[in-house]
Amino acid sequence: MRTQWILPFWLSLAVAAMPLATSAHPGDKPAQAPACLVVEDGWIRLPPTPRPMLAGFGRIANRCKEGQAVVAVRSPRFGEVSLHETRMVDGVSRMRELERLPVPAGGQAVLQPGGLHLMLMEPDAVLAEGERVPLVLVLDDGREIGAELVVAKAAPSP
Ligand SMILES: [Cu+2]
Repeated sequence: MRTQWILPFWLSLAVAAMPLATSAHPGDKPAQAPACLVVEDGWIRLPPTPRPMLAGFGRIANRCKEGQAVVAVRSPRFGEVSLHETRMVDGVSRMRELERLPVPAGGQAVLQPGGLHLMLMEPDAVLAEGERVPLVLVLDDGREIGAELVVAKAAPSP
């Protein structure tokens, strides 16, 4: 009797696991995102004097077949990281936080001074020029991509 119960049980498990292996389900939260989404020329602007808030830039390029959306960013070196957008409103420069940054298939999101940027708050130490800071982008389906930002006085030349 016991073997009769065990066999169908394992069969049903195998059948249930099959679709998970071939396609992403909303309930899945794999840690690895597709390598087709990458951060290029990521950098953190080194301020002339240490500050509790720094700005990060770079390009988030999407070479995937589907659109992707970044909904959160974190770094082990900062207490808090958020996506910001700078806009001119009536001649005044204003920043607002973005809850979601869509990156279309084949396209890219450009983070640069005066526009989209990462607001990096509460650094764990004073950053030095040339230092590499790890970063994690969280996508809207829970997947995460690793990136690196270099601390520099100016944007790296491509
Ligand atoms: Cu900002």
